[in-house]
Amino acid sequence: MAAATELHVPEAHRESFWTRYVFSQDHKVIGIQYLLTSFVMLLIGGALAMAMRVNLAWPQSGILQADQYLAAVSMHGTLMVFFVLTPALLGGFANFLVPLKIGARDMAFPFINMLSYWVFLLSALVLLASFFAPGGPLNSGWTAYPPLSALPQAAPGSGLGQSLWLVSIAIFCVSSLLGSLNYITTILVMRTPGMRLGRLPLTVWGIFLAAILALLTFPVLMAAGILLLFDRHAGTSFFIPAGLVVGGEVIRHTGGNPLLWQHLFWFFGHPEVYIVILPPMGIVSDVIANFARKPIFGYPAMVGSMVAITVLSFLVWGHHMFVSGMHPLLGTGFAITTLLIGTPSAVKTFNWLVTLWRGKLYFSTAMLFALGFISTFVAGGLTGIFLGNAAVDIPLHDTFFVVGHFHLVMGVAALFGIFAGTYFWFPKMFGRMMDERLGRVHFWLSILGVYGTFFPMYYLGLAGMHRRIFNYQAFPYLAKLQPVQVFITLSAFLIFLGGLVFAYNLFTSLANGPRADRNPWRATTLEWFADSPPPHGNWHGDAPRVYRGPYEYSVPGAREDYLPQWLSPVEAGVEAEH
Ligand code: HEM
Ligand SMILES: [Cu+2]
Repeated sequence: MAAATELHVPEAHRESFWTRYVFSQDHKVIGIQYLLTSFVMLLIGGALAMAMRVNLAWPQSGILQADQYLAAVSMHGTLMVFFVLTPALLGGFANFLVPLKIGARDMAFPFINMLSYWVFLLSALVLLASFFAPGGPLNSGWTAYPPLSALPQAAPGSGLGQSLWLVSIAIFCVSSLLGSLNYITTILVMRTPGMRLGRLPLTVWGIFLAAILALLTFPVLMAAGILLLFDRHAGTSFFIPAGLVVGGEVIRHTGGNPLLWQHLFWFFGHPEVYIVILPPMGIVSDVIANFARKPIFGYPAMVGSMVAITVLSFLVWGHHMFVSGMHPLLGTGFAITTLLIGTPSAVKTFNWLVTLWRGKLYFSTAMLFALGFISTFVAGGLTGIFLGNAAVDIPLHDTFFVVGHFHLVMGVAALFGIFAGTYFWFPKMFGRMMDERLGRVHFWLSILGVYGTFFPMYYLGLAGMHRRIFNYQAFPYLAKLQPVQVFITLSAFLIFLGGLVFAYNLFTSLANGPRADRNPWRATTLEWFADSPPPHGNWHGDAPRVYRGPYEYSVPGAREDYLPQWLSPVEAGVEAEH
């Protein structure tokens, strides 16, 4: 710890524009680079979603051809999961917040940290390049199941577009590993004196556990991706079975099994959904405690349930494969572990609600998005319990029911966590406040939009609407559902409109938002002890020490209604905590 402190004495070395804002090794700059890149990708992913929605509501409009529709589905999913949610959280917030919240001057490995961002950017550029490949981007969905993804002749996007996708994902995995190693090491060894594990803010716990999941599962995806590249370009047959006929010709491959890909992909894929939900679970806890002016209810249970989610995450991947012909006993096993993982999620929800109970609630934009997180997490999570039962899942698999489930529980909830975090920490990041009035407009457009968009999808799914379908009009029983599709598309425009309000707010506040002081939300954790924005090295003079837990709000007898972690018992005029 001492070595790291000496290395990063504040203002110890002069920096040029390039080393300061572009090739910076400062965790705060890297965090902001990740976050802003994610927002750009969000805009691209969102535009693709709108094109798909127009096609579904008004298929006659001819806005997309069949292969373009499949490319849009695939790129939308890939962009949102890999290039928005993951890097915003386990890149943006993790970088910006971890050192500040644990009392470190930077990450354990600042150079590797910088490298992780540039490798990430490279993977994003490789992916975007596939828009210009002959045949366009991949057509096989964000899950890239073979044989569609394995045989270049299978679909227009199965050529160069698919290869670029695989290369991009492999590079992304490298970047993710560099980042995760950094977060885990930093949290384990760089904590300031007094910052015991039991005093870590829940945001740091969420990031820590998500980084462990990422460290252990991204390599599996990377290996799978490389094997698939071999199948495509080196004549191997890991995933391609014998005797396939494509375009009237028997292909030359023998002996592979497409199910192997599904196992490898979901061994990563299920933990991935928790990689993007654990950090928001922490963010939302921090925001709710602050704006309810109450300690988070049941801190040990909150940490325990996050640990339980992390462990169980490795044991449930088969619930994505109930229809693959697995043995019913195995299906039952996966159903049991899947239903088990609902329990810690319920514990967390209960504790958030009890934290709100009789709090002095203040509905800032960050708080509204945190409450929106809880609402959509529950509205999406409950249907996971339906899907977790193999017998119920079989008719629902690959319908819009699943699309509704994962958008609410993962897509929207995680995005709301990101928005809550952005409104909450923007003053710390940029030294200016965001506009709260525009923030509320953003929130209300979003919450109405997401419920209007994703709730009716449950109905569509139950009515048999297949997901990833280009022209459902070909089936009379689905064609009847067009009015529902129109309603959904109109609602989706509300979300998009909200996003534009957010972008406008972001840019205008950056330029001329009112100046933020050090601790505008009267919060308790160490980042609020630093200047807004914090200088290189985070704190002038000594780094703060920690004297108590992270949620000391409404403390009886305290001079103000809260006791920050950095205030010594003498300064605070209270008894030391043991
Ligand atoms: C109570 C907890 C949950 C249960 C029991 C559950 C169960 C399931 C099941 C069984 C499926 C597969 C459905 C099918 O493909 O037929 C599924 C899909 C999915 N779930 Fe959940 N889930 C839960 C929570 C979550 C959470 C918290 C997230 C993300 C943060 C999430 C994200 C997803 C995603 C992304 C998919 C679909 C992936 C795809 O096919 O493209 N789920 N869930
Ligand atoms: Cu899953």
